[in-house]
Amino acid sequence: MLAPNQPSAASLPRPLAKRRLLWGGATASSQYEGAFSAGGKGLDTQDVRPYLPRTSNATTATRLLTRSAVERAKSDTAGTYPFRTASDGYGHLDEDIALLKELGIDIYRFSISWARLFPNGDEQEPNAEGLAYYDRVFSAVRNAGMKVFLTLTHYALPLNLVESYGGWTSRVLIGFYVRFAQVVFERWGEFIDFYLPFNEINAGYFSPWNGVGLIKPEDGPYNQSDVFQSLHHQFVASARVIEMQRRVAPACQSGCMVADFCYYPHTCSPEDNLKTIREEQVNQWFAIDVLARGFYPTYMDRFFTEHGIRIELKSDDLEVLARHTCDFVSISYYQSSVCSTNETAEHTAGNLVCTVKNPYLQATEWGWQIDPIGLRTALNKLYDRVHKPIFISENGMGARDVLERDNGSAVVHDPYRIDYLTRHFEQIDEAVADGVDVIGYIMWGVIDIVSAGSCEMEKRYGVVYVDADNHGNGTYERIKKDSFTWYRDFISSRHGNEE
Ligand code: BGP
Repeated sequence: MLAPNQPSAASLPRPLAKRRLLWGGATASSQYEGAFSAGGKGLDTQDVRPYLPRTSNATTATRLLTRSAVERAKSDTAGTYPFRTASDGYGHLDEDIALLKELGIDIYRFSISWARLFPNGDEQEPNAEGLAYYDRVFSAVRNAGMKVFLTLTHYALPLNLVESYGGWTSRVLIGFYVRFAQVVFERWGEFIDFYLPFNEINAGYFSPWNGVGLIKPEDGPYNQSDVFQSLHHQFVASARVIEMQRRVAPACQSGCMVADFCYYPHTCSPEDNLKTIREEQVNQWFAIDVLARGFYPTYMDRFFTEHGIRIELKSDDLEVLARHTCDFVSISYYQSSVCSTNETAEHTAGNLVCTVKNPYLQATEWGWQIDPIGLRTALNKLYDRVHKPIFISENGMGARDVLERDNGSAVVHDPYRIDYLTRHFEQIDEAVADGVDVIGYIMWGVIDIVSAGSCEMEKRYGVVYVDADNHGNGTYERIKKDSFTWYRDFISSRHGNEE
């Protein structure tokens, strides 16, 4: 019996039709393919990053390269440059796609190596051998029955574009980039379901070598105007690519992506709270506001003024950004972060940024704080802000897995990863129940790959182990971890429930 003012069921809003979530796995060309000089590929920004034994200085030194470090790398034959061999995905293509098919994922995220298609980045015509390689990749994925989530560029930039043009500080890169993207959509557009013009576009701010191809001054920090000018060029390039793709391959869904940091204030002091909002705006929402909502947010004016940052805009840039916003938004999510005005608060590492330690959370061996509920929070906040469908394009646990022998067979027991994934998947379901429109989930580094942050092989995310070490020694044999069976069964139970 309804109370007098209670609405009848017929007058309640209808619940949103729920999507069938897509479950996937990801690699990125530079971290996975190796074969850095095969088939006419040019050198790119990742090929010159050395492996340096882990200390915080080493991590920074291999992420923020100076001109002398680049010069050294080009002629160094003794050092270890992990991206040159990576997981040898180039040599294991058929085997790896067969493994992904057995895993049962709906969608495979991978990226195209710009320098494999355009070795110097500025050629008029693509490299035929590069085209032939990606012909094989796209048809293998299609034949395995998987959808494609393509990252046009995932950090790796042809080195020539850095050395001859100054990376993304130069506006000419927009034209080179659209030419590269047009080749991709004209040739493979029919295979592409979802795509990102750039991986984690906000990385340009924190990791300018990887993100926007900027050489670090030998002594001292980056010029922030260069960083934000480069980001502006990437924003315009994203919008131009979307404009072109809608003509050339209209069925593809375009996205934008940021690394989501899920900030919490350290205390409930107004100062901590305000700092949290500011960091969230500049570090995370800025790129989303430009690319998904189509405008430069006003909160950046003060940030630019206070930091002496000047950006040159062409007269139609703002209109281009406003007209060609993306269809969906996406995030990488590895950890939540804490903001504090207390400069002496204890810090820990995280994806791209360091953060204050959260006493309520445990962390991985690399210090990244594990927070499944933070994923639900992040999804809710993002959806509230943009009201566009969301793809979780990266998540997973980097851990030091141990290869063991069990009755002569190679095995990897990784219960910690199964626990991590289980708890994150529960929170995705909660976010969907909250009303967030989630398209799908993509596990990062589904087959073990080289770490983008620290160039290590021993920081593994996959459900498939690759037998190689930090120095590139090993058989490169593929071994299914316990989490492989677990993820396969999870996906198949989801398909069963939803059919
Ligand atoms: C993101 C990148 C990935 C990736 C991941 C994990 O920032 O998009 O390329 O590698 O983080 O980071 P790491 O490899 O440093 O553990």
